[in-house]
Amino acid sequence: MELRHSDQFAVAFRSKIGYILDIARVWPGLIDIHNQIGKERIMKQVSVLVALAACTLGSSVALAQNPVITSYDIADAARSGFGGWAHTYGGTIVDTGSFSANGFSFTRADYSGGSGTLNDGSEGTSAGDTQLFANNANAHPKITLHLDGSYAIASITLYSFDSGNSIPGTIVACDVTIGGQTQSFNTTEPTLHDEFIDLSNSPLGNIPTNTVILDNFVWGGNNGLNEMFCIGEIGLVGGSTGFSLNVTGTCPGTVTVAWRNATPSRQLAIVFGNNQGNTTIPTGPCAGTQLGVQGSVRLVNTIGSGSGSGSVNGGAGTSACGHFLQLVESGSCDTSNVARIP
Ligand SMILES: [Ca+2]
Repeated sequence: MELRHSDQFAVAFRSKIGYILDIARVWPGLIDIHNQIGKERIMKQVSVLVALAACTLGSSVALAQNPVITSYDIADAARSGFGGWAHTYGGTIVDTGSFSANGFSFTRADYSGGSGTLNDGSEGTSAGDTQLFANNANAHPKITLHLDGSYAIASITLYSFDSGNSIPGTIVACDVTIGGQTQSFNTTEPTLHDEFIDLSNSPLGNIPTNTVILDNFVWGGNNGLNEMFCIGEIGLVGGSTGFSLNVTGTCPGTVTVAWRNATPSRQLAIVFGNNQGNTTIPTGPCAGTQLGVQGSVRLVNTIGSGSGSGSVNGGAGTSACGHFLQLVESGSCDTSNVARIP
């Protein structure tokens, strides 16, 4: 056994008899492996599979995908023609009054149930295919995006065309609402006139959703047209709400096993494998599911998931270096990604 337990592991493991009994009940197969490691350093693959068959393992690794905006609604849109700009919208349009912004008149309207310029796949090339919004006391644009499924949202990009017009690229902040939670984000502009909103380090980025709401747009241009902004296309990048594992540190030496998005107050099994690959559970409650490791698959230890995120340190011996760990959650049987030991 080259992947040793740290004192921290050992203390946690010995802390409660009930805890150990629970682990033995939840993870009988892995505990068998665990106990055998002290007696024999090399597990035979077949006995590993037999042992795994008795335990409650499963597999559920969320992969990042990019959401598709299937339709969108806009409250307080300015009808096409405002300022001489043009956009399309294929849904229901209800006019709600006539106003002006920076001296340009517009018809305010609520759009619902359709698609158009903001999701037609083109960033736009001019004022002729880009939506101009009025944004003042008479119009508070609110855009609701409907997605083709449930996603975590890693980022949002508000694209506009790149010509010399001064209106594209003047949105410096806006509010994003996901799952009933609202947060204001400052934008960055990594590509010309395209406003990038990074949700990856925000709590909003961990909420699966099929709806994203944008409003409270803040103007930050230098053209004096502080009551308008434009968007030619909206792009979303999907993130992951999945149960994730990150292994850092030095090997041989101390490695840190960190997890995110586990179910709180569950037991997590740290499973070792020589290689990435598939180890199929042949029988038991999770029969047919796969671990992402293979070769000398064994239980390293069990730990509490805490609030759902956390980390522990462990000692890694030379022969563990470059091999792999995966976490398995009790109850849900969810598995994390497979992480390489440094
Ligand atoms: Ca477009």
